[in-house]
Amino acid sequence: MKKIEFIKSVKSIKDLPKGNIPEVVLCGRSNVGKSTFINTVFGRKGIAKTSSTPGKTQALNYYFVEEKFYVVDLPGFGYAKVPKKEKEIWQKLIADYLGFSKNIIYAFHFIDSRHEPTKLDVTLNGFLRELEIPYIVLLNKIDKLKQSELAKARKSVRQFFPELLPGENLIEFSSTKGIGKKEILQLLKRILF
Ligand SMILES: Nc1nc2c(ncn2[C@@H]2O[C@H](COP(=O)(O)OP(=O)(O)OP(=O)(O)O)[C@@H](O)[C@H]2O)c(=O)[nH]1
Ligand SMILES: [Mg+2]
Repeated sequence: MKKIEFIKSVKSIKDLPKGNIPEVVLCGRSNVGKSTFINTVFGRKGIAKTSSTPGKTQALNYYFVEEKFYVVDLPGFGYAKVPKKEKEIWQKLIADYLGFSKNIIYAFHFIDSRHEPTKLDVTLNGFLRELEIPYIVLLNKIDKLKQSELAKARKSVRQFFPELLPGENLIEFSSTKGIGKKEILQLLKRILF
C-alpha cells in the first residue's frame, strides 16, 4: 500500500467528506506517534506532519489510500499545555466524529508503551466499545523499551483492557524500527480487500 494522498483537514463535523468510503481512524494521546505511523506504514516520509512537541495535529486529517479507504489522523488528547477551551473543542470534535461518521470500519488506538494508559485512554476505549467500532490497540514506541520493560508494558495494558490479545487486537509497534508494520498491512488487507 504505497498510494496515499492527503485529502483534507476537517475542523467541523459539517465538513466531513460526503459518500461512503470506509475510514480507518488513528486515535490516542498526543505525541504517541499517530502521524508518524502514517509515514511509516505507507512509506511516504513527511506526508503526515509530525512533531516532537505534543499537539501537532489539530484537525481530522484525511488521507486516501489505494483509492479505496481513508486513514483519518485525529488530534491527540491529553496534552496538558493546550488551553482548556481549545482542549474541550478538540475532544468534542473527536467524540462527535466517532459518534457521527457512519463510515468508520476500524479504530487504531495508540498507547505509549512507556506509560500506563491514562484516564482518557479508558474513556476512548469506552467510546469505541459503546459505539461498537472494531478496534485494536497499538502499543507504540516499543523501540524505547528493554525486553523486561516491554513485558511489563504488555501486562499493564492488559490489566486495563483485558479484552486485548497479543498479536490479535494488541499489536506492538515501532516506527523507528519498523516493528509491527507487516502485521498492520496484513490487518488492513484483511479488513479492506
Ligand atoms: N522512539 C520512537 N519515537 C517515535 C515513534 N513514533 C513517533 N515517534 C516520535 O514521537 C513524536 C510524536 O510523533 P507524532 O507522530 O507527531 O505524534 P502524534 O500522535 O501524531 O501527536 P499529535 O499530533 O500531537 O496528536 C515525534 O518526535 C516522533 O518522531 C516510535 O515508534 N519510536
Ligand atoms: Mg499527529
